[in-house]
Amino acid sequence: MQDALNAQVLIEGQSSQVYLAMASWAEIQPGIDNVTAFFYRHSDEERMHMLKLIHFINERGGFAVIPPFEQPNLTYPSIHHAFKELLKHEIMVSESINNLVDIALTEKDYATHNFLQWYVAEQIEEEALARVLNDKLELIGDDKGGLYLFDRDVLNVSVASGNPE
Ligand code: OFO
Repeated sequence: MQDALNAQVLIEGQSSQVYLAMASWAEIQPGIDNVTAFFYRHSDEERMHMLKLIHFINERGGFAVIPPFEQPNLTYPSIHHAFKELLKHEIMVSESINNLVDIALTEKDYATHNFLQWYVAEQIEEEALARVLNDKLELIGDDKGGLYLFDRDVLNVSVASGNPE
């Protein structure tokens, strides 16, 4: 179980890097300040998810191993490409969380199973939000007015379902 949780530390930390790179790319695109802020927030939240795992592993008598991260993708052909990648990434993370739940049940580790339920709920929200945003971008296509409104709408969108700390 500990190894699997440490593997998830890597995935959450890597997610934070992926969204940080999206944020930096978005920041140099004109007129999408709220999309930029969304990616920065999302990156911060993934780091919180990583920290929550680290604290859990250590508090349960294990040792959370801080892993090296890969360089994430740095640029995207369009905003929609970045959001498609975000959805793909979240689906991968959900699969990984589900796999952890399986391991917890197999090992009859009910404390970890309980701990993981927060992540299960979080992934449901994050995937749903990513789908909604991708659907909007699909409709908008290359329409600049639509992108302007999309950026305005993203202002109040948050992926956080609760305080992970
Ligand atoms: Fe860690 O919440 Fe999505 O990936």
